[in-house]
Amino acid sequence: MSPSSSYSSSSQPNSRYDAKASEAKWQAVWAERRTFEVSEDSDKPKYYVLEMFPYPSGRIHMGHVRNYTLGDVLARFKRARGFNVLHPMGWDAFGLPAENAARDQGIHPAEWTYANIRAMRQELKAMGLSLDWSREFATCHPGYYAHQQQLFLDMLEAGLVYRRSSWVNWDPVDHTVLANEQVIDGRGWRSGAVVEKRQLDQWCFRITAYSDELLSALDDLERWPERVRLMQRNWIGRSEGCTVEFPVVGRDQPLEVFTTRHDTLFGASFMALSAEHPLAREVAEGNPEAAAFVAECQRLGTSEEAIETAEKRGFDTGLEVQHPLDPDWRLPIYIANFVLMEYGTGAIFGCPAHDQRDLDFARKYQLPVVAVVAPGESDPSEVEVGNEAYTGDGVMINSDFLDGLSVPEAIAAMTERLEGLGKGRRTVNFRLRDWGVSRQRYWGCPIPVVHCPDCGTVALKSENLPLELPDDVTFEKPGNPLDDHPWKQAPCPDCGGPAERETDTLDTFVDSSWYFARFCSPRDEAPLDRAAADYWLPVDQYIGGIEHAILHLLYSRFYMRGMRATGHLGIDEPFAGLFTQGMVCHETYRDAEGRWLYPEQVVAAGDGFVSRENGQAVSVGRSESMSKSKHNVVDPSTIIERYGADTARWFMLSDSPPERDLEWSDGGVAGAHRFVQRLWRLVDEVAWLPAAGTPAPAEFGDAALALRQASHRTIAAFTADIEDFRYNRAVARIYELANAIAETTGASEDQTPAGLGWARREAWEVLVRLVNPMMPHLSEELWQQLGGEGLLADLSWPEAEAALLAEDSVTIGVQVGGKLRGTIEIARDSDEAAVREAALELDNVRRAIAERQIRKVIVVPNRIVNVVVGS
Ligand code: ANZ
Ligand code: ZN
Repeated sequence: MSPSSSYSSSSQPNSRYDAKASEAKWQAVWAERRTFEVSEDSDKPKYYVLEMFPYPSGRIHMGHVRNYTLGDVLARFKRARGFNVLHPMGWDAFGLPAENAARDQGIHPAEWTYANIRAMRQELKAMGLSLDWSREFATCHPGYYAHQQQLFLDMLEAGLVYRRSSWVNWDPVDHTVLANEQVIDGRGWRSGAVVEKRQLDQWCFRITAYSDELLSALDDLERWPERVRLMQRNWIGRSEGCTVEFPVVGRDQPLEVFTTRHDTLFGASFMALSAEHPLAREVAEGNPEAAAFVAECQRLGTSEEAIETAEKRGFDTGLEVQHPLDPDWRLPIYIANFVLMEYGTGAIFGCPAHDQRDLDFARKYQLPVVAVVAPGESDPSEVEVGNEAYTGDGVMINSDFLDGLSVPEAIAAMTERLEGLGKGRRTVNFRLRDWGVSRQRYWGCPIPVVHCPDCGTVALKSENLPLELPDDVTFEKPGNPLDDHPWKQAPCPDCGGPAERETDTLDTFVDSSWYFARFCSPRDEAPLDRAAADYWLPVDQYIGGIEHAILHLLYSRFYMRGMRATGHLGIDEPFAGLFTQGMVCHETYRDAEGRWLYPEQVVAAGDGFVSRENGQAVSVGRSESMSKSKHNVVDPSTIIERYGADTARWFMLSDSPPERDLEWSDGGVAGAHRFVQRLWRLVDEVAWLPAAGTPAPAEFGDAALALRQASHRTIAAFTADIEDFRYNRAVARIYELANAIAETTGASEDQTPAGLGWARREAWEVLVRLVNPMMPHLSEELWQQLGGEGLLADLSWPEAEAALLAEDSVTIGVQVGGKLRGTIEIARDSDEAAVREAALELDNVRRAIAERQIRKVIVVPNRIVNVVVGS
């Protein structure tokens, strides 16, 4: 059954393109023919394209449209280029909003989530994405999380998961733990409540087991943006330093500190402990004032940002240490709010002259400030410390055996001295912390363990997975409904006695750390079908927002290593290529009362805008990333409904490079739609073109040749642009080709017998095939109108003919005084000045002219240059 004969055209020539009818029709054809379903059973090379999967919030937004359009162009392109392309879609379906909806609207999180998925699936389908929908899954489905539980147990057994008691940021309103990044100015990012610090038993992934590897492997991720690699490097934060022991006066246990600047030890003036340091806690136990200070520090939150911005404050414990190189030198021990328990040893020595925080602290508590590094050219005897610490290199002063050395030399010498004395050792520290995954939430993947009074923490048996969430829960009380649900009571898998289930669920970042692997074999009985995973992974091109540059990508990179260690797959790096797209932005509007207005609530009036409702002036704010909170959003469905998906896609691709922010504009969308209609008018011309498949004529005249060259150069340039994500440039080339075709309109076949009609058909076919990845519906429709064979979606990519690509050049003879002295190769029809310059640069020509004067240079275009010289 040939599709060209069996699918009727949506519109007749001379009518407007009916995007709605055409798009629905082609989507049905692709679905019916399972055009985009793939298997490993193929002779073609594989290519895995993936866009970050969506959270089912209820509706797609413009960021989704951009993200999935970018991925779809690539997927369709690679498919046409002969790859076996995997392009799947699923749902990152666990998470807090579903529970909030349950609380606020009385709807079950599962019901809310699945209803949203249904709505968004329809919206995505309306975009005409070349997705293999047979692989779709939602992470909240037991068919997915059963395997996640298995992976958890495997990683537990491999020592990559453990339980530890740790200090956490507690959101007292949402009743949950927050990651440091979720604490903004000491408040919960979602609830806005002042965050408390609590000590909780938490499940952790041992991501730090791979700190070095996660860092060094970044060097090989050549198809990742350098910016993202840098962000990951900083996040992992490797630093080489020294752990130094300071004897505490009157105690056996020395105080250990981690430092990268032990060259400054002779400038030390105090010690500082984190409020959570064991010594600080001990002091606090016997001293109410210290206890009050510790409590205050805990309210600050643990984010580095909070600590950096807070005023540096301390509490003098009254304890002292001895300087490691001089037993008579005593330094006071403070508890300080700027020392993190999670980094190094949770204690530091302060050297005010060369560290700004230490300096601020020392000035506040009147502690000594001694410079030990003299900046480059300064006279050591005149070094003075003002309000700025000097952190650069220089010459050591006031530092005993280090005097005269540079900073790196002094670091080396000090390391050696401390090691010799048994008071220090070289240490590599990472900023990276193990990943705490316990969340006190219902709507997440249950952690498959029980706590038994006799056996301790016991893992469930694999055959008893999935451990499903109970359905009958209520959200009237704050907190985790699993905590007071009968589900919590369970027999111990080891002794059979009564035990309690773990009621924490997994951080949703766990769900998204391996979903791309599950797409390889989404219905398999095991977490992964090894053969399928080996075939498809890694993802060849991952596309998403920069907001996931750190955590999601790092966790996924860790997860691949964990899954390799537990025998599930054989790769380390999940994403061979990464592309981070820009945001979709829109102006913001406010009425006289300062309320945000939606774009559809305002109308242009004069130079500005007024409210559609009451005609009052509207103030226009700067363009920002579309966000519900500022109402500067345009609903994709409205646009697709009105203009069709192809117009939305074309606009998304045309204006800006994909990595940059895109400014949404109604004018831009209307322009994209005009182009859609313009292409559609091609159908009026088809009758004048030679039939599809007509053999090429023997000869082409100038106009035909020029058009053929334009077509083939467009193929080459467009292809290169797509390969490099220069989609906006690719779009511009399509406009150029459309113009080139338009310029030949009116020249009929019998007036120009030398193949112009044939060249016009070729040009149209090229254009329609090239725009297919971008406007898949319109192009299928036009292909059919042109009488093309089969579906464009199944057709291979057009090849440029090399002969037509060659830049058109001419060889021009250069005479001096009428005698041929050389030749130049130059582009045909180059301007006179360029020809003249090239001619006069020839060595032979210069020699022939020698000292004589040039009277005149005669240029006969594309033929000859004659230099007339005086005698
Ligand atoms: C003494 C010193 C003198 C330091 C000086 C700096 C400058 P990176 O490079 O990030 O590893 N530090 C160590 N542990 C800390 C903690 N738990 N909380 C807050 N600060 C801590 O930084 C290492 C430096 O950070 C260490 O070197 C230590 O201060 C501080 F002129 O030691 B330094
Ligand atoms: Zn037991």
